[in-house]
Amino acid sequence: MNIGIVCYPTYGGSGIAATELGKNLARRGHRVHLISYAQPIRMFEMCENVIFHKVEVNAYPLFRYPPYSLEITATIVDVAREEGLDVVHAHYAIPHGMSALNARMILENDGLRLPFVITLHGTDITIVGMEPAMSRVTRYILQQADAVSSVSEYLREETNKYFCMNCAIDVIPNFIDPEVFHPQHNSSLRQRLAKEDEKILVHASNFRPVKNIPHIIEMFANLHQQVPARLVLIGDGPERSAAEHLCKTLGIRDHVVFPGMRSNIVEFLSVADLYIMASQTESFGLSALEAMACGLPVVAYRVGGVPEVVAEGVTGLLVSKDDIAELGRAAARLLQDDELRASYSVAARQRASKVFSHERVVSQYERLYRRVIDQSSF
Ligand code: GMT
Repeated sequence: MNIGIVCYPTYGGSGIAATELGKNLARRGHRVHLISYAQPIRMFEMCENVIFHKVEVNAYPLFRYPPYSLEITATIVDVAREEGLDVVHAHYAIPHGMSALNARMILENDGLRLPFVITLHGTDITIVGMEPAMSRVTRYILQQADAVSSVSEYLREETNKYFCMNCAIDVIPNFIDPEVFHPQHNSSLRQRLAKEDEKILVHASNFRPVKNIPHIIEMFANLHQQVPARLVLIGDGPERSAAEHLCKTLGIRDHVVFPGMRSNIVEFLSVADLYIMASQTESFGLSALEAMACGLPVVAYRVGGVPEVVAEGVTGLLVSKDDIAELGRAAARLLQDDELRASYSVAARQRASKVFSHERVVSQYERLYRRVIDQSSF
């Protein structure tokens, strides 16, 4: 198939999931056209059969706000005509779903048919899409799409509850390639991050408010008094400076490492003892899955789709949202019990590679594309 994928390029689960999907589809012999305003972060190496198309944003002085969603539409239309796209896959409903819908209408006007699929990733439904002004637009996009998928059962239920009532949504989870995400111990990295007797807690995110980074830091400020440990906060984003400031205020700045954005995320995960997440909501939690694949038990709030990823009491411990003290107790329990942690680690790796392997999940997308292509050819 000749597949267009529209996604955000920045650090964030939806862009990562879209790019990894593109690379995997290309390995299966499909031709993939990645459409975004910048090269997606997981596209650092050249991939055969993956072609990047940059959306040029017009800075004409009349525009206070550049018409970005129309520029995406224009790029989809161009790529579809020049490359003969069979299907376009929009990741994140707003504005990508609308851009794909507009592209379908423009091409239809020229007698061409381009079906589109939307994958819902989370806040496109739970935050942005629910804003009163946006909810009608979101509902319309979902109704018009040739197919809609969501990354968890939880997100499907939320979407049906607020938008579609009876629109069919396929649940297709995030995935990992176990050949890429597996423990790769790097002893010099471990030595640089922590002393020998210290445990390492790791978290990776785009530092948006929804990630509740202050909860992680407050929890750690108590925890490190009982368990010698370091906290490694990977990534970057709007809340990073505030997070560093909070560490100083709590007197733990020397115990918290901020390595910024990293391409060797697998090495960072592999030298850690525990993955920690305190998101306010999380439709899936791709970073937790990547950590599990590297053999890390997860401690997190029991929110959204997280219980579909982390098997409670088997691959991690989940606690009630906003219960920072309980989050700390769960982390301490795992860090102080080497045997328990080792059994969770094995189970985490097994679950990630069996239930969420690329082999399994990418086939689900292929079937979805074939279905909409077949339907649209009648
Ligand atoms: O919906 C978002 O917040 C955006 C998106 C992103 O680009 O970071 O994150 C979501 O998509 C990921 C990939 O499907 C999921 O694993 C994340 O759980 C989800 N984030 C939230 O729901 C907060």
